[in-house]
Amino acid sequence: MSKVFLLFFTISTILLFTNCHEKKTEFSGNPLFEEPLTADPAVLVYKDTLYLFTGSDEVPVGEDGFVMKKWYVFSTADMVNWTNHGVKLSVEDFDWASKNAFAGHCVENHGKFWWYVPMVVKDTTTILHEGFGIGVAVADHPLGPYKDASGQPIICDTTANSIVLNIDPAVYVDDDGQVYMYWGSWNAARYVKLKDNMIETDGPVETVKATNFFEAPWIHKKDDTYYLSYAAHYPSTTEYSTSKSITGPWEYQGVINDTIPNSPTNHQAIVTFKGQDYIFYHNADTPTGGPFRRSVCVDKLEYDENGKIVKLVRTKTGVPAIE
Ligand code: FUB
Repeated sequence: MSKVFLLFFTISTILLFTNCHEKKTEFSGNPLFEEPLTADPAVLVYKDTLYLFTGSDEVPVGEDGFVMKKWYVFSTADMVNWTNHGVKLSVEDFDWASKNAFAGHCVENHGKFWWYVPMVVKDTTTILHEGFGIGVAVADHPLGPYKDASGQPIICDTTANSIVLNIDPAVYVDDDGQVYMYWGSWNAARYVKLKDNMIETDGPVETVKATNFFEAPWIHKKDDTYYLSYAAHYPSTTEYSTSKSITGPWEYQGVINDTIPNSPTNHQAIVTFKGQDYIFYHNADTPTGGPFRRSVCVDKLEYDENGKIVKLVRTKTGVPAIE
């Protein structure tokens, strides 16, 4: 056997062996779904599963404006294989609401699942500004069935110290069991304590001061630091502030996600699942996507050694499968 042939044989064998043992990594891809259109992600981890709650844009291609009537739930155990559980809540489930199923947030408390959602109210006598109320539906499982828990909005235009556009609730159950609901839009943010029953406010609506805040608050905690992330400016980036207390004061930290091409809105949800940190957001990247035809994406979220969030580099591949 010539030396050249021997060398060729050895290299081929090594390559074959390497290829046979190459681990093919699967990725979620971004956006996660081409259909239905999904916007305004909110996430919840329950047992071994991550649940994704979204709104859905229904405006026909070529037309403008939000047409949003219902919310979907999706789930995954590995971040790559997703199940669409379908529509689990809609405007029609609330007798007091007429339209605009904007961004909601579902949390677990007392063994039940509380899905806070903003919609325009029917009772025009209570409409002083944009007419949105924030209500809540409850279920025994993240997949429902959900039913209106309060029969009326918890917050609306007539609530003292509420704002012009009462949307984008973000609810946080603190370590001592106290529940807080943040919300806000058009540069104004608010929070209020909720009673243990999850359907009534407990005390006054407080003003939140967070640099560059526009809308879409989201609270999460890492170690002993609270992170308040939000859409900033308009068209919106995602930016954040931190505090050692759930009620602030909030210290501005910087930009997490740049503006989104073809979507002036930017709406994030941050979660740790099976030891990995993720940020969900929406873009307009489906073939028929646009400012009012958005789709949810996910990427890994990184922190530096000081707990600062590393600015996101958005990907088209999304995130790899986990066990
Ligand atoms: O989807 C309707 C509204 O647009 C949401 O409530 C805001 O956060 C923005 O994404």
